[in-house]
Amino acid sequence: MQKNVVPTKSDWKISSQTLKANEKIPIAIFIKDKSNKPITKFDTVHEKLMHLIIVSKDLSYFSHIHPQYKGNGEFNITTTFPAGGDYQLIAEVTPHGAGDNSVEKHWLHIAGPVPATVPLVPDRSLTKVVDGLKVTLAFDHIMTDMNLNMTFTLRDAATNKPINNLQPYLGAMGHAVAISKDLKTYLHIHPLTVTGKGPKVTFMTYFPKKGVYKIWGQFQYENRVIVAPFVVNVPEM
Ligand SMILES: [Cu+2]
Repeated sequence: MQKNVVPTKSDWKISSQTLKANEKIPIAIFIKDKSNKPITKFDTVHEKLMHLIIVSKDLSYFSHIHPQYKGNGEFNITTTFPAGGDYQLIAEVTPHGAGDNSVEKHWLHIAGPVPATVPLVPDRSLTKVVDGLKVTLAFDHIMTDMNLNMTFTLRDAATNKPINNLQPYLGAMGHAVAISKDLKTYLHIHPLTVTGKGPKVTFMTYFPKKGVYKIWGQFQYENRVIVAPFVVNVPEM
C-alpha cells in the first residue's frame, strides 16, 4: 500500500491566462511540508525526481511526463491539453529519506469544446492491439484488500510471436498506473522484477477499494513507448 511517510502539500501555478486546448501551458508545482516550508531534496525514483500523470475526467486521455526540478521545491513543465474539459494532474515525488512516494493532485479546467464523455466500462476482452503489439492483461486473482499479481503479455500483433526484446523504460521493464472511475484512488504499480525483456511483465498491486479502474501499462519497444489501457472491475474481497 502507498502511504505518505513524509506528509506533503502542494501549490500549483499555471501561467496562462487563457488555458485553451492545444496551447502550451506552463505549469509550476511547489512541494511543501505540512508547515508550508518547501521540501528541497527528493530521491530519484525510476530515473526521475517527479512523475506527472495527467488524465481527463473520463480517463480517456492519459499522459505521463516529467517536470524539471528547478530547486527550492519547485518543478516546472510546459504541456498541452488535447481538448476542453476537466483534467486531473497527479504529481509523484519522494521526499529525500521518506522511503515512499507522495502523491499530490490538482484539477485543471481547460477552455474549449468538450468531447463527449467516453463511458468507462470494464473490458470484455483483456487482449488488445496497441501500436503493433498484441497486449494481454491477466490477474492471478482480482479483488480488494489483498496483494495481487497482474501480468502483461506482449506479442507481435502481425506474427503473434512473443516479444523478447523489450527495452527498459525509466529503469524498469515497464510501468503501470491505475486510477479509479471516481478519480479518487491512484496507484502507481511497480514491476516485480527490474530485469527481463518480455514477453511477460508482472506487477504486484493492491486495490484499496472496489469498483471500476482504468489501468495503463507502459512499455518501451523498438525505441517507442507503448501505452496499453485496460478497464477492469475490482470486486470486494
Ligand atoms: Cu514517470
